[in-house]
Formats: sequence, structure tokens, C-alpha cells
Amino acid sequence: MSRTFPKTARVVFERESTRYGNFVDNIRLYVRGGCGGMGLPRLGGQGGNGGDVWVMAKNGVTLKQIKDKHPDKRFTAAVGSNSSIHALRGSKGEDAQIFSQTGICVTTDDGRIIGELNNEGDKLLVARGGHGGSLHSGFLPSKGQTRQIRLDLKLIADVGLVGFPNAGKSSLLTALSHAKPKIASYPFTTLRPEIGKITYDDHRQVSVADLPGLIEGAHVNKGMGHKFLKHVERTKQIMFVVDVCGFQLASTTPVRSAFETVLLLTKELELYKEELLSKPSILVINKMDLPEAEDKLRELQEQLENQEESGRHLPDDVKPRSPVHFTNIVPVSASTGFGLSVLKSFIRQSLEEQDVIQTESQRSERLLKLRRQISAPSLPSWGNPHVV
Ligand SMILES: Nc1nc2c(ncn2[C@@H]2O[C@H](COP(=O)(O)OP(=O)(O)OP(=O)(O)O)[C@@H](O)[C@H]2O)c(=O)[nH]1
Ligand SMILES: [Mg+2]
Repeated sequence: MSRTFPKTARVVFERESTRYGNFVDNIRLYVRGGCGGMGLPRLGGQGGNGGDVWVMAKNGVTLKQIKDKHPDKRFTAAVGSNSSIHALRGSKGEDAQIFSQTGICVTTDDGRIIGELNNEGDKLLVARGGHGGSLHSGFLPSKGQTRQIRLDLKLIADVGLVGFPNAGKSSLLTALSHAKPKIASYPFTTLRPEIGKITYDDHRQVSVADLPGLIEGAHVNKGMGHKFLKHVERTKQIMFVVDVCGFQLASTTPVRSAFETVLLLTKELELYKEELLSKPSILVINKMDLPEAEDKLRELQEQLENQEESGRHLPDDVKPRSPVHFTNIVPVSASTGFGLSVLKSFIRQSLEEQDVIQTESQRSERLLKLRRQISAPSLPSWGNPHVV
């Protein structure tokens, strides 16, 4: 008796030219490797293995396209062929390929990282096909691997803007680059990350990601800033943007001064992932065109110089564990353009310094490795050298 399985290998579409309004930065997919083919006990024939499911990086494909094209979000590879008199060794089932954009981290449902797709053509095996039936298995095939996976988009930008809502992050991005994010006087205007590019006179470009505003408690998923904090993980540097006059989310929530917003933002990053704070950070104090800005700035500078003392009145759970250090503190006005050219040059300088440090450390690491290789005695593999 032989079993037959439907051949369901599905190959996900090629690039589509549709433009999408909504932004999707993660999706969950069901993937299943194909079942193996039946063996043929009478002649000792071996069934083909089931096809595997792969995720492959391809430029121009978005997660939104995958979601729209495959609303059931299921990807199943084909079954292996049964062994038959005509073909004792059954052929392997066709693989299923899920084409996805680059900059994706693929994880299992419980958060284990399967791998990353950073360059076009990178491939990850996400569900293995089952073995074909053989003597070893009593000629019965095994089922393919089944699991839920997540594709998470990690934007790649040099600098990530982090700030409370309404601080002027999007205004700043507009003033620094040609990006045109939505700007409005109400909080949570930015609902999805947007990348702008600062172009320098020598045509070098630095990319800056505008992210939705964070609020207190973002690390426990309050607001939606948390959802986007993962994008800061990939940026080389962080740019804190604060409103010189502080922030108040609603009439029922406390008014936070600029200094307090700096501490609160730092705390949120620390609670999300402490390593984020090891990235070089620039503090941008925005809205310097407001009438009381000069006084507030002076106050903020004093508080930053004496962070421990100035933050004493705040409850411990909103204070970061260690004081914040910024490579530069730059007062600007996204509205009038004040301070923006200085900010632009600081951004570049800071990134270049970071590059030099990284290249130096990579070089010394390579040198150390080379030295270790050279100093390791090249013994013959069959034993100690014979000393005459
Ligand atoms: N006076 C003044 N107003 C500014 C400045 N920069 C931004 N604003 C105003 O502040 C408000 C918020 O600006 P956005 O750029 O949308 O702020 P955001 O930080 O992106 O806000 P979310 O996206 O909600 O997190 C808008 O009304 C801007 O016009 C500035 O330098 N000076
Ligand atoms: Mg915004």
C-alpha cells in the first residue's frame, strides 16, 4: 500500500511594484518541512526526503508584501517522492523559499535566534524536511519539521533619534535631511520609523532614523516606542532629543523638566537593554527659539553637571543606575535652524571617531590572532617532534 501526499511546494513571489502605506516591521509565519516519501520494502527502495523551508534575503521585498500576498502566513515545502519500481530512490521534495528583505532577524516563537539576513542572497533554513522511508525506519517516512517563526525587521541607520513625544524628532529629521515625516503638535505623531539621510558637502551621507516617541514605562510596553526600540540596537549612535521646556503627556501625568526627560529616557533604554547605553550618544536640546529657553538651558546644564544631586528628588525606579555621558550636548532649534550646522558636524565627527576606534580594535584583534597563530608550535599531527 502506498501513501500519496499532495505536492504543495510554494515559491513566494518575486518583487512587486505595489506601494504600501502601512508599515510592517515583524511577521509571524507557520513553516513546515515536507514529509519524506515512502520507502519500498519489497525492493529495499528509499523514499525521497521532504523539501526544506528557507528564508532568503532579496532586495525590494517588504514584510508587508509577504503579509498581503500570503494572508494565511503558512509555508509548506513539498513531500519527497515515494520509492517505486521505476525510481527506487525517491527524489527530494521541492524546497519552499520565503523571500524577505534584508536587515531581518529570524527567531523562533520563543525568541531563540535562528539567524540574521543582512545581505542580499543570505539564506536560512527554517524548517527541515522529513526523511524518506528506508530500511532504517522500516520504510516509513518521517514528518517535516513544523514551527512558528518570526521575521523581525531591524532598520540599519547610523543614528537613531530617541525622545519623548513632541520633542521635535521628526522636525529635526526634516531640518537635517530631505525626509518628510509627519509633524504635528500632538504626541505620537510618528507611528513608524522613518529614515532620512544627512548629506555633507563632500557627498558623504549619514542615515538617521526617526522613531516613535517613548514614554515612561516604555520598557514594559507602555506606548508604542518600545516596539521600535529594537531598531536602536542596530544604530551606531543614539541621539537623545529633548524639548528644552520639558514634557507633559497629559494633564494627569507629571510635568517633566528637560533634565528629568534625559534621566527617564536613559532609564527606559537601560531597562530595555543596558548595552544600548554603551553606544556613543549626542544630546540635542531642541526648541531653543522659545522665549524661556535660555534660562531653561542654563538650568539643564547645571543639572547635567551634577546629576546625582539634581536627580535626588526622583524616585529610584525612574533614575538610571549610572550617570549619563554624552559625547556632545547641542542646543538647537529645528524651527529656526539654530545650531543645526554644528549638530551636523558633531554627528559626523562622532561617527568618524567611532569608526577609527573600531578599526583600531579590529586591527589589534587581528594582529593578536596572527601572533597567536605564529607562536603556536607547528607540531606534526602524529606526535612530538624528535629532538636530535
Ligand atoms: N518652537 C518650536 N517648536 C518646535 C520645534 N521643533 C518642533 N517643534 C514643534 O513641536 C511639535 C512636535 O514636533 P514633532 O517633530 O512632530 O515631534 P516628535 O518628537 O517627532 O513627536 P512624536 O512623533 O509624536 O514623537 C510640532 O508642533 C512642531 O512644530 C522647535 O525647534 N521650536
Ligand atoms: Mg515624530
